[in-house]
Amino acid sequence: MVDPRAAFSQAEQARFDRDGFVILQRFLTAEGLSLLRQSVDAVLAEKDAGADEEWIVNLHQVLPPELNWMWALATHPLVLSMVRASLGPHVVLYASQIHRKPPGGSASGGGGHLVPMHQDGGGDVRFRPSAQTAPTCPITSSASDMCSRCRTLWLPLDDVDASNGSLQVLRGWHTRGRLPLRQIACAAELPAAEYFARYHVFASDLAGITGAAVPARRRAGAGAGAGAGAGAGAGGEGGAALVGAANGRDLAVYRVRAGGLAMHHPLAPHGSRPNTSARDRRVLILRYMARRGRATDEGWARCHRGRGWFRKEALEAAEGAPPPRPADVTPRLPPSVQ
Ligand SMILES: O=C(O)CCC(=O)C(=O)O
Repeated sequence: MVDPRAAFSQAEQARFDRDGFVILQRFLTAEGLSLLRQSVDAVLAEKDAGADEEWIVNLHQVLPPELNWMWALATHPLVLSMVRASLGPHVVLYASQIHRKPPGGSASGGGGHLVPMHQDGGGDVRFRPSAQTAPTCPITSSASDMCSRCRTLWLPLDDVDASNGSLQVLRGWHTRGRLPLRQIACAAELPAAEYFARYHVFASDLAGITGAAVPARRRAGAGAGAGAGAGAGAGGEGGAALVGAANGRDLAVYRVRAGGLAMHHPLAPHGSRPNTSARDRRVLILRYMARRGRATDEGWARCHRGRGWFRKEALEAAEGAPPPRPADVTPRLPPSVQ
């Protein structure tokens, strides 16, 4: 599934440490990409009509063990080496996700949601103290907080760029600690805020740092601009087109080929725009954290088949670890329907 030439070098780790994200343009083989596309399309075709195709989560808990492609991906040695390089030897997978933004014309505003710029890991994972150490995870705190012990891998199964809702990240902002949350300014903003709160996504207050005021700009070596196709060359800063600068920081939009792989830091503010292109945007997301305490989560994830709701469970991720059997995770109804 994974291209044997793919590697995560010290230079890439250094880039991650500097920028808060890193992109590997080459990760999957052509066969691996094709297999994952087919698998994802089968899930999308079978899913319950009510399941949100941007939030098909934790398939690794419910796929049959012999066909658990999500787990195989999540425990691939290269994937684990990327995550362990910053989190240490013991990591757990605490969520997997399919996030599709269907093609949508710009006239309709595009397919999928505008994901607001936010940081990860602030509110959705609670750490219960282990026998040894771990304190309870605070929802807000400094850059050194326990919540920064998460890493997110983002695998596009289609070429992605600004026109089909690729991820955008404020480069280098992961060093600034946890940002204040953005207050809702008017009633019209409430539905989107409620939608994202369901998934524990809370917009950061960037107070005029992003948005129309940010001048378009390109940096030498960054390849074509944000509006260009992913195939237009993805050189420079590992495939991220720089589209703006504010307060000396850069807004980078990932420009990644299908089958590439990106990793971001939880404190790097990131989001995405709707897909205004005629191309699909199918992405797989894997979320890890360092294993210190026992992770619990009071949120709930809707099963793709609409058969029930599955609790998020943090599973030790190691090479060759057997996939979880569906019986290992406890289906429970969310409080609203109990
Ligand atoms: O893929 C997206 O548009 C959003 C992903 C995201 O917020 C994340 O992976 O943390």
